[in-house]
Amino acid sequence: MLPKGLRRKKSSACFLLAVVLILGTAGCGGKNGEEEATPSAEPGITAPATEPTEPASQPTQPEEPTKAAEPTEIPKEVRTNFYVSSLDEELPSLSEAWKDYFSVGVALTANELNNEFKTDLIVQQFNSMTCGNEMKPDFLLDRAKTLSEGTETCPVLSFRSCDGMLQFCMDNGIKMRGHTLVWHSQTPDWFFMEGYSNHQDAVFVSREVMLERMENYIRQVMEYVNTTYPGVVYAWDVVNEAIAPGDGEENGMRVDDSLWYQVIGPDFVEKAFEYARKYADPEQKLFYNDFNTYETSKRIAIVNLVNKIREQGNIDGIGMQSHIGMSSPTMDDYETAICKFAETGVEIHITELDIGLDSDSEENLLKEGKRYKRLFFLLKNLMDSGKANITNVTFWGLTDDGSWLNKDGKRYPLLFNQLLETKPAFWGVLLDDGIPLY
Ligand code: 9MR
Repeated sequence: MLPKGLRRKKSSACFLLAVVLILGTAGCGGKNGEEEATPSAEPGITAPATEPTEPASQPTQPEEPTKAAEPTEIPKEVRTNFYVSSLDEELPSLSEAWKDYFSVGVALTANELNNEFKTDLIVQQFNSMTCGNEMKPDFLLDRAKTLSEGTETCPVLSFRSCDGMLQFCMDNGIKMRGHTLVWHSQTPDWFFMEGYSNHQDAVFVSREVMLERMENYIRQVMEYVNTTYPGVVYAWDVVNEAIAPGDGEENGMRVDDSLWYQVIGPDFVEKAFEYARKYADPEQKLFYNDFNTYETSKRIAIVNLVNKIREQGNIDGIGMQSHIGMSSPTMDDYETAICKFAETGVEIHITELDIGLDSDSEENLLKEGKRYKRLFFLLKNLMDSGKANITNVTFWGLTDDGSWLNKDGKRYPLLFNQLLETKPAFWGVLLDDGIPLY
């Protein structure tokens, strides 16, 4: 049931926030002009332990009996209540609500930390952060300095891109997922070439040289981060997206667009984890991270890879990116993947969660809220039943307008809109009674 009337203690700040955010955003949707009345979910997760197997009659809204009878026809006064300003001091906190289950994270870009309204919201809602891009090899590798000060086996790095984000985490008691050390994408081709050449006729270095470059890269990232910001990074995505069964390789490894595979060979993943373990702080967890992990062939290849690295003692977790749609994957397939991954004995992180929509119609936004709610029910049930050890869930972005998914049109995949108001998705993640499961 939707408690009424959250107080608006910061009305002047609300006005300022709206002015700041609306400027330059004409045509961004009509929610902000809607009702003042607000919902709330009680902080803390009070949902039932099992996910209903058939359309539920809940949530029961005694004062609005038509809601249960026609779950897709949500009365306007309920529907508009989902949009609560992030400035509302009584807004429940996601990380607080889920604190007995997993940390709750958000991927950000460095410039988002220049917006005080956003940083307030981030600190209120999240206890984990991921750099959306700023800690990737193409941001850290400094070619000019590598050419002047590096050696053939040791590149020079610069951490200007992520320093501010790490400092923000340290200042605010937020932990960071280090994303990502070894990835075929966002790693410049010159890193694989003799003399770090970027000429068209450049040739690959030998496997031995590339292994040394890999080790020196991982060592320098870990040493810098762990020395300058001790205790901030708690998990590293050591290798990202190395599996692509479509490439035809016997173990399902990505071949066609992976220079790591082409220069080092199939054991580059094992070597990356070996080096990562060597230089990581003992309490830091090492993850293999990938997308579409619920696809059967990919899931099987990941399990085989992880089992091998686990035998070597060098992996602690699997990251399921989870850029999902409204109907795919099914919750059953998603659950199967988590369970299969959990059977390897490692932790699970949901590392890049978002749900793309075709439009931001009220109906779609509510459906999105329901899907988020079903997903979090599933995660809760898997934890409650001891079937999986899910230790973090991270959303791939703070506000809809900043999502990477918007490159081909707006997709509205996250929990907050452009005005920093909560969406039904936010309340779904809180398992709020105002969001029907079906
Ligand atoms: O969010 C990132 C986006 O800003 C970049 O343009 C993109 C380029 O590779 O990478 C995005 O993040 C990716 C993440 O690092 C790995 N999984 C897929 C994510 C979305 O593409």
